[in-house]
Amino acid sequence: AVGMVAGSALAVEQPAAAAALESPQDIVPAPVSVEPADGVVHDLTADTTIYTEGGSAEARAVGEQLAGLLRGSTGYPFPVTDAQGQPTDGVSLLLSGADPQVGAEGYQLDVTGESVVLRANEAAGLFAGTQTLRQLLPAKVESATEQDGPWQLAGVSVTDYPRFHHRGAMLDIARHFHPVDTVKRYIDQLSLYKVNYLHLHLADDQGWRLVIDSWPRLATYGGSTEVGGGPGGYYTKADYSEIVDYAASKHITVIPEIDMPGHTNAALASYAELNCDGQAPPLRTDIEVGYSSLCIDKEITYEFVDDVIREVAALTPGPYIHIGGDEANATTPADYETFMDRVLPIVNKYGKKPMGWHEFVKTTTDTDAVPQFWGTTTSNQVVADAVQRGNKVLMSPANKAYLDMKYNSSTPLGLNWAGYTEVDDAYDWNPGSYLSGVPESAVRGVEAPLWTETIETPAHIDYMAFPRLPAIAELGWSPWSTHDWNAFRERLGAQAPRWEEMGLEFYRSPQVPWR
Ligand code: TNX
Repeated sequence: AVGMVAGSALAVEQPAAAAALESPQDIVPAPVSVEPADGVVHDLTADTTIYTEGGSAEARAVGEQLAGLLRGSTGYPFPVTDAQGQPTDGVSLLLSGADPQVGAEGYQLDVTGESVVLRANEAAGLFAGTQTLRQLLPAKVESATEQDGPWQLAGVSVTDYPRFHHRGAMLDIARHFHPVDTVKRYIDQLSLYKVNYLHLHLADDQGWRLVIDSWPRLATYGGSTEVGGGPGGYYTKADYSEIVDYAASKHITVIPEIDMPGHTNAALASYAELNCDGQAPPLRTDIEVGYSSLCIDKEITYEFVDDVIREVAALTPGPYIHIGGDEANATTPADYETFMDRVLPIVNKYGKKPMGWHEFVKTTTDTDAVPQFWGTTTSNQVVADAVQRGNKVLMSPANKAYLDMKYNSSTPLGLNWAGYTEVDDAYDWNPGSYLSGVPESAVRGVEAPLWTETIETPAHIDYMAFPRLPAIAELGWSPWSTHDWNAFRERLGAQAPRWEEMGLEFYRSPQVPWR
């Protein structure tokens, strides 16, 4: 199963196999360094073993996932077993011997004729490395059914680690409800591009999507419709934990968002006592924003928030709870300040750090609070002031990173308030120098939000997220030195056969040379 192809007699005998190899230059997001070993080919066969770091359950879990993917499409057994020392054949996932510079999330991958060796300092790095390995294999490896081989990879040495710690995606479950399986499907897609945070927008004017035991009508009534008047839906706590656990298995941390004090009509409709006038408004199924507010002067508001944050925190292994805070146009600035002064300590009380849409950060001196920039300008005083105090910013400029913006005027889905966003628009900005007063050292990372006013099905998600999600993921992962639109569009184009195997219904942008 070993081939030194170029320059040997084998090259003449096996030109077709060599031609079918995926180019290591096509990996998305672009790795820090890729050194092809010209002419070297590695074959995965019915005899290939996956060895994982001896005694590490986490490494074993990464190995089992890789085996699961490979077994389905190759039909080979791929046994997973503890590595004894340094294996000389097969595929090894090792937690020893990686260069310290690759950090907690990076990896080194060496594909030779004899073996595939992946080294990382932590399991997250091994997982990231297996995503690179997937892209080195033929696209048919993504098939759900058994395919014919050969299963060959080009020889290569990859050293890789992320530019930013936070590579995020957001899905709005509130405007249209998306069931657990749809979220898992999105998680599968995200993990291929090394996304490591999934932000779930769980409550908005049109729907409340998570059971809160102490306020049961939030889900049963507040979750009973959605934009357009459909039946809506909500997650039980078991459903929600299933998502959190599934994400964790892909080294993705879920960040739950409960948007407040605005974007709260579903809660206000569910409990009359939360309204200043004691009257519950009707449920809403339109896409207006900025009309609802929790009642800042009522004590019950803070009992409600305390209960909700307590229950959400208990379901959240990650460090962050997102408290929204955007478009509070029905709350006066003084009331907004009063509200955040009461609510942010509640987040801390339950052991979490607050994240929010950027405007909330003007109310706090907590440098652990994370403002998520969602503006359309390249300077923002509230965010720059927070950076002066020491806060780190999550970058989601709406005219670049919003996956719900239309690609162009004829895109059948999406909105256009932040403009049209073609693939080059999504790709061509530098998160580390985009906002004045926000140097790279103050950037925590990037997130691509997908609001779902017009997004109802998995196919809709596919169409808006692909190919822009990989563009944002690359901005989060790859060193700026690799940033090159012409190279990126080629690499994106090479993803198409993979997406077809996955059943992913992407937008065939005319900007990309699709294969
Ligand atoms: C603005 S971005 C909103 C959302 C909408 C979105 C649609 C932000 C923090 N708020 O309520 O869904 O635009 O693009």
